[in-house]
Amino acid sequence: MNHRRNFFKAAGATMVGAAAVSRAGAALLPEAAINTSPATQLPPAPPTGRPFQPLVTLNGWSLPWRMKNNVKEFHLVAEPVVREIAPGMTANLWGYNGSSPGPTIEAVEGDRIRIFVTNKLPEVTSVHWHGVLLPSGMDGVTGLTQPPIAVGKTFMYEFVLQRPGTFMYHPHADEMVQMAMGMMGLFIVHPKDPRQFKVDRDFGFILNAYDIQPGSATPQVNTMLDFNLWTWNSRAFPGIDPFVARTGERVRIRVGNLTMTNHPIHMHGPHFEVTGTDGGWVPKSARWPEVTTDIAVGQMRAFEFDALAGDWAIHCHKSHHTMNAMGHGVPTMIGVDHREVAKKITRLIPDYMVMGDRGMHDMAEMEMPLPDNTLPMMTGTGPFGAIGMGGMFSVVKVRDNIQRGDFKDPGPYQHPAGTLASEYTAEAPEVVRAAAPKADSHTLQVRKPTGHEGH
Ligand SMILES: [Cu+2]
Repeated sequence: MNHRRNFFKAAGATMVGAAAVSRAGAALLPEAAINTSPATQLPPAPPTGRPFQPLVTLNGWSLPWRMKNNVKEFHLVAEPVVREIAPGMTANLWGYNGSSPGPTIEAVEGDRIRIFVTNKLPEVTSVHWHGVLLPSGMDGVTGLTQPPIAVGKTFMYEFVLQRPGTFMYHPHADEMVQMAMGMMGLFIVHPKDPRQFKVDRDFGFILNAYDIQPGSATPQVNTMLDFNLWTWNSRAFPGIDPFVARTGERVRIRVGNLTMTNHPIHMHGPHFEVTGTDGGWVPKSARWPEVTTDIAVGQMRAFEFDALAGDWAIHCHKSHHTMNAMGHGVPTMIGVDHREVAKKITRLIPDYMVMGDRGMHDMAEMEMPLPDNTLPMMTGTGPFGAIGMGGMFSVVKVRDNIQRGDFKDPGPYQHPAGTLASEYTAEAPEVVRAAAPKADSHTLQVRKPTGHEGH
């Protein structure tokens, strides 16, 4: 796929004239780019202003800007959107400029930026620039630092970016509803010196979650804990694009969490170091190796690794978060032999299926009838069969021959000879189990502290 062409097609084909947004401010407002595609769209190199290495927003895009008297001007439109969560399911969400999450805002330390926010939602909103150092009056908290942005109105936010880092934006008005509906986006401030914190590939996404009942398309907005769709940038596996890199490249992944619970993000293969937090960049001397980093609610983490060839799973380690909607509320059937009962039920309901009595992997391979607009609980196919995952799961795909700037899926990894697990087919010896120890062979020795020795 040609990302650059798609980007211009997406951004150009549906440019909304400023007049359509606000007749009064038509001459002043920058055009609002609209994009409804869930494909990862590589942003073009910065056309104006200071140079930086653009972020690759997973299944997302970056917001174009214009320069006006040395101010970088952006235009966000808060509006209802339709988002494909994965092939086979779309959701009625709220977002910005045609998508949920909204486009990534990218600018450079020291930039003066002006962000116009037009409200096309059916209720008031505001935008909080999560983690960005700015004057209190630009912080976007409805009632506290500004009146709400009324339906149909446009607000202006203007500030100078004081430090580089990984930030987010989201509403600070009717937050429970507006965030449950998908209103959020990444806000990346690149360093003034592009050689600082330089990596070969820089990816970013937001952890989000929805409660969309099977057969429906609109999230339940009052859910606190019982979400059934665990998503990265409002996409569930197998709808999440892979992280593609070349062997030996330095790769950064930035993650923000706007769900209602923590997510231990685990990557197979190369060890990584957490290099950035909400508070900025971690000094080299303070970093330590990890394979899992927990991201609490409202937090952002950036981690980096040296890419090793292979197909490496990357996922949330809460196993329920790698399942889609149908996996929740399923009774445990393991060890239950219901063949006799099933025979009787089949006489009444010919399509009745026995499920889950030997675990649930069968469900990954089974073609089950599902309600409309509903994803299977576990799905996705790899070169060796069903992957049996959903939700917050993707693959880091590293190959020796990937070109710089190429992010397209290279297909399955070709494992070098002798490096692939395989079935043991020779004769197996009888398993000899050790005899159980005699009951009196364990004499419990209790030592009581004597005098001061025990303290
Ligand atoms: Cu999780």
